Amino acid sequence: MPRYRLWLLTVALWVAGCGGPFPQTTLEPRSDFGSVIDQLFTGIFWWAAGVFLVVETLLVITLIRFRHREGRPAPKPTHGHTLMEIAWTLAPAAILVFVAVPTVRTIFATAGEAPADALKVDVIGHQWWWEFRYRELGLVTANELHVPLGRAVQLSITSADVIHAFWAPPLGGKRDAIPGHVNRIAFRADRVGVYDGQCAEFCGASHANMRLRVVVDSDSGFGRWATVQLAGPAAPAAGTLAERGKAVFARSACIGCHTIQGVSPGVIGPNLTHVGSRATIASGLFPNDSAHLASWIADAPALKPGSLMTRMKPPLKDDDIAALVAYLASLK
Ligand code: HEC
Ligand SMILES: [Cu+2]
Repeated sequence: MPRYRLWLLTVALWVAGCGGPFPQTTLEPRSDFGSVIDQLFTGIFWWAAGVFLVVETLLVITLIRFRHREGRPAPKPTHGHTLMEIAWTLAPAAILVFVAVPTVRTIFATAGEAPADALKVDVIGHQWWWEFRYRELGLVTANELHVPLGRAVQLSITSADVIHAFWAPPLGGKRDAIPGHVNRIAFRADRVGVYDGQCAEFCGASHANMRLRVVVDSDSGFGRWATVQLAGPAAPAAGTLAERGKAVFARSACIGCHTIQGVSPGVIGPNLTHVGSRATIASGLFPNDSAHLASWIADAPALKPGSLMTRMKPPLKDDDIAALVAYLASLK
């Protein structure tokens, strides 16, 4: 390949990285926690840019001035120049102080306790999904974390199995989810929206598929959501496909792993009491529609490698799956 084409290819690939959207960017912070980290990053970036500029300028000047030229004597090297040595020790030390002070300040600010009126949520990482427990509200959900706009939220993060890390980039830094240990973050979201997140610590086969979504609701929107979640599950009308689905659910292995309030007590998989109200299933991997629900119930590990929702044995019949889908979709 001629060299210019290689260059063209390189530049094209490089520029392709500029195409949006960027659902997991940290550069557009949407909370106070995200903003302080972003400011710290910007400050350090400019210090690094300044150092780069000075070093590269000196390097280029040196290359041009002292390059080999026919008939010119070799330049004289400098040895043991005290002033220069003091200068290039002090200058980086001073720059490091300017970097260290705001860094340490940010670490303390973001590790601090949340105010007393913060909404407290327990976050539990599982292979490969997220459980969210709102202790004060008595509410349990999975994979889609709802928080109210502008109110302090404190997440207490832990794990049920291996080490995971909770990370919703627009809302702030990542925190490890460690079994037997609780790590905290506190933030105040400052814009309504849906923000994508991701497990950020390798945790096995479907680590890359262990996503999450944070839904920042308006204050009244959050209240409405919580009211719906606190209500018992919808009871399917008599004679409907959903009612048949409820019966299939109650006599299948599902009940051993899933909670549906008043129907089953399982705790291995996500709470399904209001699964129909979620926009996605399988920790943000698929839209929550009939087609995806049906293929998920038929064979979850085929959609999500290693999924601990094993294939049902014996396999469910197609009309049972259709009934289950109708039932789960009705659980708004
Ligand atoms: C062996 C335990 C187990 C059994 C049995 C089981 N599940 Fe699951 N289920 C899980 C686990 C674990 C997950 C989370 C998987 C993931 O996202 O990686 C899950 C996820 C789901 C989800 C997605 C929920 C969400 O919010 O993402 C649905 C829906 C579901 N199961 C329905 C069913 C139905 C219906 C049955 C019975 C036919 C069933 N499950 C049987 C363990 C089980
Ligand atoms: Cu992971």
